[in-house]
Amino acid sequence: MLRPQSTPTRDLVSLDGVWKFALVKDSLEKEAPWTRPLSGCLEAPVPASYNDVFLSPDIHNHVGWVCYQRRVVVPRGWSQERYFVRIEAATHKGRVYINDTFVTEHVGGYTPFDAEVTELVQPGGEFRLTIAVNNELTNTTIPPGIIEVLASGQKKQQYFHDFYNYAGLARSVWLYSVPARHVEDVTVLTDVQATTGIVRYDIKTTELGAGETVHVTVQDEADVAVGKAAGSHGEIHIDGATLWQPGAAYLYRLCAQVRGADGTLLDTYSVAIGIRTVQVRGTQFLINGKPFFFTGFGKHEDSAIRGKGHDPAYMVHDFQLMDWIGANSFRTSHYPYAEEVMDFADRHGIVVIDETPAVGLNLAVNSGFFEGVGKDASTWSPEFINDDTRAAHADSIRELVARDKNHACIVLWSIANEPATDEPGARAYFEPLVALTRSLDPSRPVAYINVMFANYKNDLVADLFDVVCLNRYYGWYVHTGDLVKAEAQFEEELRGWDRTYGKPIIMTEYGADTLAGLRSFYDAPWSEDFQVSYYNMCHRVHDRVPALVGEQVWNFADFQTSAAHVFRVDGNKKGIFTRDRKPKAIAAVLKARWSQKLQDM
Ligand code: GCB
Repeated sequence: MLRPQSTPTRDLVSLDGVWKFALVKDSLEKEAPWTRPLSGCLEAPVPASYNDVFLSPDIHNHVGWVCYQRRVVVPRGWSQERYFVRIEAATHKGRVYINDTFVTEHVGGYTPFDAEVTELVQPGGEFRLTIAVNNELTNTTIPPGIIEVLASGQKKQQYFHDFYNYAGLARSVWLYSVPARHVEDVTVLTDVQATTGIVRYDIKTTELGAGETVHVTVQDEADVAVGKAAGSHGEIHIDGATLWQPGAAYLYRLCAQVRGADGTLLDTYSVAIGIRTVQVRGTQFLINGKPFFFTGFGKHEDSAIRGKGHDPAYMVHDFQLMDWIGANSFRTSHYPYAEEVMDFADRHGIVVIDETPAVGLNLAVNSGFFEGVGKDASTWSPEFINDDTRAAHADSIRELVARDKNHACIVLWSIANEPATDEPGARAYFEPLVALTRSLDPSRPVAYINVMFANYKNDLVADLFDVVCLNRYYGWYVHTGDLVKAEAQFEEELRGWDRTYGKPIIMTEYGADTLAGLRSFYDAPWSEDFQVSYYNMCHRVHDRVPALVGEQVWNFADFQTSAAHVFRVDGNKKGIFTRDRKPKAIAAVLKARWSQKLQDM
């Protein structure tokens, strides 16, 4: 899962650009589009979701497979190397073909995978690379969905999450090489004792030959070596270490090398590491032993035309906006984000709650909001979220931790958003997943994000987790517009969670849809004025509950949703910024509040 890197022993070739593109209208196997140059004249940008790039409703609403294709040349100098195509994301399922040969399939739309090319194409050779991508969601995928086949034979996708089901190759694609003997994985855990930073590392390599060894060095930001060790696992102590702090990032570089018996360099790979600790104690969330208060956002990867396509300009601008407003954190709601985003957060000291794509495991939300599907069914049942779904969910946790474990910015894993944790079956479903997450990463706390139906009286799983993360919409979905009732009930609930569980509470969502430019003397819902009053009400409550250690508003920016609902007009409008990142009136209010919070911390 190591991200491809250009180093003295590894090469990296970008395959981003404009690829040939086609919908697969029949079955993928029957059409076998990988066996020839794609017909038709469509071309699609990579990285980008394909849905909003074209004007055709057939493409926008397509359910099933699409194909991306381009020609690729293997560099001549790679005769001693192994080489792979890395797909950073194929949403939600990808198949890779090198010329006529099927190489690999990957399920899960937001984590990377590789297709090995070495045996199939010689160095200097050219090949036809076809990536088939499928966007279908069923009851055994994460996230889940239901596919209806209409009388016309057309498929219609329903899903239980409130963001558009963007699909395609939304992140970069690479061709990269590694030497035959190479570093396969690096795992780093850090600790702090007094002023000494402790770096525990574990380097996995391919099988090494006689006399071949692993060496590790740690360099500081001035490129000065501050620690060295030999062997595939061990501990490096850094006296007077500079800690990675929220708002004050400091990154060391851990470089893992494989050397031959005569000392020649066989492979070298490095990761950025931040030395810091994370701990939950009582109702406090501690980073480096100091109480931390989360300010910031639930976000989305979402922008016009690109959909979920990673765009470095949007990324940098979003972090600028977060800095401007005093946000020290965000949650990767509701799926792992591009690795560039995690790297950026590492470098800039932004704290991240990292989430799996397990969103929409809840038929009650569905029956309320999404056309009533599943009204009388129960979520945790053989017909809906079953053992196969749980196996897919476990895979999504494994892949998330494998990809992101070394990021200092990540302080909490969120393994699901708003599952039906008030329904029988929830505990049996979640117990093994929590145990799995802890076994994969014993160093970070684990959370799930709680939905309003599962309150402190009837939730069945909250004690399994370290932190209480709540999504609440008092004053919006509940007691719409009545902020007096909302305030009382919101406070009662927060105090109930505190009394019952004695854990830190983070508000991971609260918000109100707001149409930019709509003003009201009467605080009418949907107006910018109401959004301000709504947040002021919530913040009065937050300030009265000491166990509350974080407020991440919903959402950073307006974002696209499925169009098939009467309560969404061109998307979800709960953004603090519009979809093109212009501030609503609330932005100045949050800036004042959070800037003060950061000063007080
Ligand atoms: C939620 C969901 C989020 C929705 C939000 C809303 O609870 O977690 O995905 O977008 O509510 O605005 O309804």
